[in-house]
Amino acid sequence: MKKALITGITGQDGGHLATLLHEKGYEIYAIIRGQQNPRRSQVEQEFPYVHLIEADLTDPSSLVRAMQTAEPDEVYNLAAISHVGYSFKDPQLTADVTGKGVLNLLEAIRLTDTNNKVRFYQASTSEMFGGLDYNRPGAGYDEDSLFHPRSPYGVAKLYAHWITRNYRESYGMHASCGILFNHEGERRGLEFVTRKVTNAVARIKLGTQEYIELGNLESKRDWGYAGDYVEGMWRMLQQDKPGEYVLATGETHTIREFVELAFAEIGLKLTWRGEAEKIEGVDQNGVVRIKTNPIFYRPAEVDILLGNPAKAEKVLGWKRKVDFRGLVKLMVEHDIELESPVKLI
Ligand code: NAP
Ligand code: F7E
Repeated sequence: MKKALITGITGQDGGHLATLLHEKGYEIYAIIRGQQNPRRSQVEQEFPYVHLIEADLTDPSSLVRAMQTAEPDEVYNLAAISHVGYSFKDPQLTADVTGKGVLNLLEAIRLTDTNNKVRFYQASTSEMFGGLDYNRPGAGYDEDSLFHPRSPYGVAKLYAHWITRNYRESYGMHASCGILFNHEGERRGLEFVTRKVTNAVARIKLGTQEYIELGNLESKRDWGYAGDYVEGMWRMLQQDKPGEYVLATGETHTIREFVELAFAEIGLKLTWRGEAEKIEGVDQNGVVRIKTNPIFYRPAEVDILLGNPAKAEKVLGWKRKVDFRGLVKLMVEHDIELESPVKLI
């Protein structure tokens, strides 16, 4: 039986990965931080087979102890301050956790794994590319595209990306980076735009909310389903050689398109009026459903993300299963079920 150590078990990807590794027969350990992590009991209920270890990416000795307890074959580093907007508000914490935290974990592995047998996965991100005029994605960003991060989060992730590669080159570690484009689903945090929208759409259907306040509706994202993406992470660590892999759908859509599709799921068709930071989305009954609020705009934006997953498809045999429409539908349906006072039988 293989053993895996996961960081970020309380987050979106941690939940999907724990489910996948359990199905594959792994013994699973995961670190959890904080004296009273509010999500601990939910994790204990949902994943009773996961052994929880108290540790924090900013506490190197706790990571050494986690490694000594778990003695894993594979380590998946999913923990991070992961919200781009929040990273502008707390850039130093973001650097400590999302950037230097990865160095702490790599060191803990190097110091405890004397036979150099551990395989390591680092959660790199499309936010490293930036989407600027001189660096447009063309047919899609791939593993060789230029980096130009546009947020404290993106900059911290780029450090993490390169320190992971450096540990591979310096110490021969089996360390891989998945450069993942946005992936969403029923486990997505409510602070991210897709889940914020689908949850609000569910509440609008049920009559407990009237409208949604959003920021920039024009940025474009390459959105896939998180359940498909954790399969790609696992496949990276099953390769003989470590490397970098883009996981993406190869399609890009505006936030506005996501919003329109989500409302269509509950039978509302939006039309738009106004421009720039004063746009409103109005349904066919004349009710305003979308308003914009400057607090949701970022100091610097990534206008467009589009990924080219050709290498992952060829080498890993990976392909996303859920398409854009399917993703919106599954999220809206899940949130209607979640928000319903009486569960439908
Ligand atoms: P998420 O839902 O925000 O989860 C982040 C996790 O990090 C949580 O479990 C959180 O635990 C943990 N964490 C935060 N600070 C920590 C610390 N100091 N020590 C230990 N754990 C800490 O993120 P996600 O969407 O699952 O994404 C997983 C990883 O992939 C992240 O690294 C993210 O940056 C990266 N990524 C995500 C996407 C995407 O579209 N989802 C795309 C590319 C890359 P607490 O409960 O303790 O807060
Ligand atoms: O924003 C715009 C916002 O926060 C997407 C993380 O998982 O993927 C994620 O980062 C877009 C941006 O995700 C709101 O300005 C408009 O253009 O859902 P998001 P993200 O920034 O793309 C990458 C790949 C990661 O690695 C990250 O960890 O939507 N937007 N209105 C809004 N965004 C939010 N959050 N809230 C709004 O009200």
